[in-house]
Amino acid sequence: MKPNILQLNPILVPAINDTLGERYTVHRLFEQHDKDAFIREHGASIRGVITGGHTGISNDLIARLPALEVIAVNGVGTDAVDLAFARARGIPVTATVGALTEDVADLAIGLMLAVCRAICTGNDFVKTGNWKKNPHPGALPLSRRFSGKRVGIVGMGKVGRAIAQRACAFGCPIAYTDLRRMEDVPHQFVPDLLALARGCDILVLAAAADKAQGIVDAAVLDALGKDGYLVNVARGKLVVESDLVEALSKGAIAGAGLDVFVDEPNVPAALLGMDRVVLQAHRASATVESRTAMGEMVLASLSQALAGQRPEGSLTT
Ligand code: 8YV
Repeated sequence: MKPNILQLNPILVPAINDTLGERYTVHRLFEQHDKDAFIREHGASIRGVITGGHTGISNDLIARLPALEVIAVNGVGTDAVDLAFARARGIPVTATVGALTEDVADLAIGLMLAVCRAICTGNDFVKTGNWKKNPHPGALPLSRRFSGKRVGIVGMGKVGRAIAQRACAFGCPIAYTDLRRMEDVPHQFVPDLLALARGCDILVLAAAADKAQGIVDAAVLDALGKDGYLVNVARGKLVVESDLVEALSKGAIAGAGLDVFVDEPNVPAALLGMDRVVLQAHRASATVESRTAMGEMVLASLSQALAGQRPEGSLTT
């Protein structure tokens, strides 16, 4: 009999789903109407869980899966899994570390370019026919240059480093903050987030959100200033979203490029009509390349754990 796997959110690569289906009986909880009844019926037989970085898994659900041998996060963030809880139960939790770095960094650069150069505003202007109606070259205000802007990166892990590498190619001076100075990073370390925000033009969030909820608040946004931009490719909860909405509304910062939000897919209504904001639907890793590599890592974690081995890259065992 094939092992039973519980999947908490979809995988979008057909080849990965095919392999999952060949190896396991996959129960897609996200397709179940009555999730509670489903767990009551099947919970005892579940040996592996696949979840997303943002979705994670609750302690309550872990406790209802007594045969669980592995939680494979199809993502790099583990802030939605209680690692200590899993560790105490001896359950390996794996993440797809390294698989999505390049694409998340690419999107961060894309958002920086998009907000500085008002690319989406220009796109709408042409596509809605407004250029034809209003062909005067001053119909759209001048945008801002991205090259050479001072970039402040919050979180100098794999993604932060990849963003820095790309921004360097645009001639951007880089500073960063993290829990500690990284000896192998040539950029300026600024221990204090307020000071980092004060000294940069674009503040980019690339940090893990396990312990960093609400670090970007009104004070940080004020320090970033009226010509500053915020870009977030990490987690919405790093930001006090109401403070961000207020800062954007009153012009305390110049704009924002956001891929992530506190309560996805519920984006604060005020952001939807703002020209100075570029929004994405949590898409930083949503490329064929990243999602294929991530899916392969999920497959490897499941097969290693269910063969009785410690999965490579387990964060808890
Ligand atoms: C994914 C993410 O959207 O890696 C993460 O932590 O949030 C994203 O890359 C998500 O995990 C897809 O399942």
